[in-house]
Amino acid sequence: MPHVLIACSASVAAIKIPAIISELTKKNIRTTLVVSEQSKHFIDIEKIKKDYQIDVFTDQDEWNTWNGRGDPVLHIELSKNADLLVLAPLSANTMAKINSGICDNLLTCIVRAWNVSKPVLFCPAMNTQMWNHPITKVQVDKLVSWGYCQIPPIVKTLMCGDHGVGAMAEVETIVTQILKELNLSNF
Ligand code: PCO
Repeated sequence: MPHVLIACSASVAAIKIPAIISELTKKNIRTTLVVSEQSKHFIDIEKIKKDYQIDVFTDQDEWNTWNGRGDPVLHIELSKNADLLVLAPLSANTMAKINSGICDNLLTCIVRAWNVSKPVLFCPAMNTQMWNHPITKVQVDKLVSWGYCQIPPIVKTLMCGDHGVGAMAEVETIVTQILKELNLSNF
């Protein structure tokens, strides 16, 4: 069974995470979720665990699972065990950190340890002004140069009321791309 690791950072688009997991579960795809501390503001991880019976990991788990030599290192185990990494939503802040190799939480340590010969999808989500800043293209291009595949943001009325590019791609688009990466058809 293919194993998808979803890494959720703190954009309001994190509210779409249950819908993505629901679709993948329906298709019998094993899914594991990793959340950044700030993204916990937007999602109810206990409900996700209960509703979909999946593992959800937070920064605290990194420290809880390691007590001494011989214990597994969570970010290494997670990056080894999954077939596909999906950065959804990818916030402006986490995209910037990944660009420079910063690994200061479970999510960015997984990205840093991920073997780039395995696929990575990333779904940026941010305010239109942030999206339009010239640094965004530089950072997106760098991720693409490593072989990561962008699922670009779309035009919507955003949470702050602004209208423009920056909303995370539709759940259906993301799920279709995941299936494609795993060589599964969308039926
Ligand atoms: C917040 N930023 C955003 C960008 C992400 N927004 C979105 C959509 C959602 C509703 O359809 C929230 C998923 O707007 O992806 O709103 C501050 S301006």
